[in-house]
Amino acid sequence: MSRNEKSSASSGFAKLPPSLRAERQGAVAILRLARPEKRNALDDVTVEGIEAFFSAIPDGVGAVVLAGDGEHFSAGLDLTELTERSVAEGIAHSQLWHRAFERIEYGKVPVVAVLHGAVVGGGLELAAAAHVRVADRTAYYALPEGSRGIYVGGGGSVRLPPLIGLARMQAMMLTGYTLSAEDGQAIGLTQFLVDSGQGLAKGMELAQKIAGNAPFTNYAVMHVLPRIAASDPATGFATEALTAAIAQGEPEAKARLKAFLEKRGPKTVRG
Ligand code: 1HE
Repeated sequence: MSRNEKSSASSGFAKLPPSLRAERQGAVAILRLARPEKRNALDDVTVEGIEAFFSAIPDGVGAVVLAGDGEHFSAGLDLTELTERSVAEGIAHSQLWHRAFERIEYGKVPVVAVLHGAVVGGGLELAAAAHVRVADRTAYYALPEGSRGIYVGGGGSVRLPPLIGLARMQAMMLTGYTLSAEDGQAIGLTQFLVDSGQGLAKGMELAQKIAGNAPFTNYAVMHVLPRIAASDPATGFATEALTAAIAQGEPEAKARLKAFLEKRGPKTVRG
């Protein structure tokens, strides 16, 4: 058993390959892409490790921070693994990515992605599966699939158009156009932009706040809200009413509302 496997097992995380490293800080788990010598390129073993990690989040973890070691978040698909695949193997490969990233988007707890350096191809698809994205000023975004003669396969066709716009995604794939960290923030791809090297601290601060939310609210934001957003308005209103009613009936909500009314709860302040 490697040192990495031992530390994963002792902290309750799934067994991880050497290209991934998990640690826990209180109610927050941090999963790092740990293959900086290959710019955190995502090979099959790493994607399987991501699936395993997000399928077995230990009890008591209320949020995950996803970050990358080295100068770049991720260079995307490991291009060395692409050369000899048949069409059937290509489909199975894409489905592996779909499964793994589905475990992020519709998993147990919210995920904060901390982005820096290259966030390209499959790296951008991975980031798109998170719920909150923080970038530092070194981050840049690209979809070099076009220039490599391939196509996105990690759910980018589904997740990226609502996030960055269909036309922008088409331009990025067709022309190799790169988005800067500032561009990404301006269009809402990221929700927080911080100075170089400050991303992890900001991501941890946000994850701790998320982990302190009422669990039902986090569940509803992760699992119900995207379904409402994708449904017709009548279904959306009915589902929202049910979700709101369940949330306010939870003891946790009653305690938080009581605390506010007794002047003990936090006020909403300007950001
Ligand atoms: C890699 C990969 C990779 C680096 N697969 N090995 N992704 C891309 O088209 C992006 C390809 N990578 C790059 O454009 C650059 O590497 C970076 C801009 C990310 C970083 O540049 P740099 O100068 O820091 O590093 P480097 O010297 O280019 O690479 C360092 C090593 O990482 C080198 O290996 P070495 O053995 O020669 O040291 C590179 O070969 C290796 N490396 N990127 C394999 N991607 C589900 S479908 C998703 C489809 C896609 O993701 S397509 C986009 C693929």
